[in-house]
Amino acid sequence: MKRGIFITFEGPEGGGKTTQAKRLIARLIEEGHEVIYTREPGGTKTGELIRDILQHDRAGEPIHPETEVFLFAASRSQLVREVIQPALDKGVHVVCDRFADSTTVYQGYGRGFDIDRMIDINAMAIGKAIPDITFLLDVDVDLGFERIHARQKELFTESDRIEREAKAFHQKVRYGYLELAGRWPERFVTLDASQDPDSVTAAVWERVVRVLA
Ligand code: T5A
Repeated sequence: MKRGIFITFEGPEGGGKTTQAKRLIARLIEEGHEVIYTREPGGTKTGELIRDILQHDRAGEPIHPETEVFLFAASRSQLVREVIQPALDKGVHVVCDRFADSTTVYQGYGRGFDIDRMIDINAMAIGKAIPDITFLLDVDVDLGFERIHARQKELFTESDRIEREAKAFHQKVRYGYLELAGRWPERFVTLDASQDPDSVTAAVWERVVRVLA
């Protein structure tokens, strides 16, 4: 059986990953494809519990940067084995909102851990589940946060633990993603996420159609 296509969305805060991932899912279903949406951290019972610890300081104590690396990796390892790899093996396409590159970038470039070490930890967590395409929704840090803050105002929500990091941290994240896209140009598709959502959706679909063909 032909393996499903594995598509990930990555990028700094407020690039529109969730918006675009959900639009892509809707279009794939409309075109008759079998596809699932999942997200990181989370996507399994274990992963959603880990997400709660990571996003909302649920344990009530500071999370050490090393612990953070392994919690993201643990959530991912569970998601791959429970959801992603079985779906791909059955020929189902998978769209994942953030994946291993988020650890390389946020914990590597952002927190300052060795990049190749992050890639090694990811390798153990993901096994054979290497994305076929990764859309990097690149956006200026200020614009991304304008969007996040507008949404928070609308929904009466607050910034999570990582969103509260300093602007310099988020700038390192943006830079890190661009570096990774240069390192793996055959997998990464970098899109200008400051465009209107429909233009980004059209660019995503154009690329996905080529991979499906
Ligand atoms: N993290 C995650 C790590 O540090 N290491 C890891 O290994 C992993 C997996 C996850 C956090 O964890 C960190 C990274 C993150 O800080 P999350 O809650 O899952 O956090 O949030 P994010 O993945 O960052 O997603 P966000 O919801 O914050 O942003 P998105 O998904 O990029 O944006 P989206 O689609 O929700 O849109 C945000 C707002 O902008 C509008 C939308 O309508 C929405 O209101 N919007 C646009 N507006 C104008 N033009 C466009 N093109 C727009 N696109 C969307």
